[in-house]
Amino acid sequence: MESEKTDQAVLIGSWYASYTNRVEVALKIKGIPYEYIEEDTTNKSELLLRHNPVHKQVPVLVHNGRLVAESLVILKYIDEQWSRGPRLLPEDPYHRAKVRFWANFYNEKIKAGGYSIIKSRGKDRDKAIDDYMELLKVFVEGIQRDFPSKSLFHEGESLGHLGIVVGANAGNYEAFNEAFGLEVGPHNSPAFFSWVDALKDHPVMKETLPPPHKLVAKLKKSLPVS
Ligand SMILES: N[C@@H](CCC(=O)N[C@@H](CS)C(=O)NCC(=O)O)C(=O)O
Repeated sequence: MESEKTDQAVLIGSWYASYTNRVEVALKIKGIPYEYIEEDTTNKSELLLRHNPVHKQVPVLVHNGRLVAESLVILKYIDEQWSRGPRLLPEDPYHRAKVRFWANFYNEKIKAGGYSIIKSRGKDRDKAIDDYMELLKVFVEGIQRDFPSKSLFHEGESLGHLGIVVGANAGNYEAFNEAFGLEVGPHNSPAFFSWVDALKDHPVMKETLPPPHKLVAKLKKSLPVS
């Protein structure tokens, strides 16, 4: 590990991408200073193509000249590299596995389910919404089963890995509703959306999530962003 003086972290990201917001929240929670380079994913820069030649996507973390891509990989890297700040993942390997399991479920299934809703119309949209609610039910039940007594989104006092992954995306649900004429919210899954409302009120999340009006305009103009 490098000393703080020589440590340099640069994040290449896009303000509207929840994948980027995840990494920003993690860096802020850990108290790691970083430089931010904004990337327009509709007109990719040579810098991005050079720094993420495999996926050509944001976010990319450049740490002392070394490249780390893929948001969940980056979150884990941040937690392991800067062990001095609050932990994002539990110490205990079993609890760590459980947190990562549900973060992956959110990342792979629930995010994709949300994307199916915004891409579809009419009856297909109704079906996509039903499927999404079913996924939320599985998520809520799984969380309640696996973390019966603990605040699942937190490690100690601060926001943890799962809270970051869920909050950075679901924290924008009102903007998604407005942009796509949806009414998805607490009436569908009170438990899930009460978690989300608490997450989006966390000061670091609040400071990092895109301003809703700006996100609505972006979503209307250039679907899809993720
Ligand atoms: N699996 C990647 C997904 C990243 C991702 O989808 N980034 C979007 C943000 S809008 C992007 O760069 N899209 C541009 C593209 O896919 O061409 C991660 O977790 O970092």
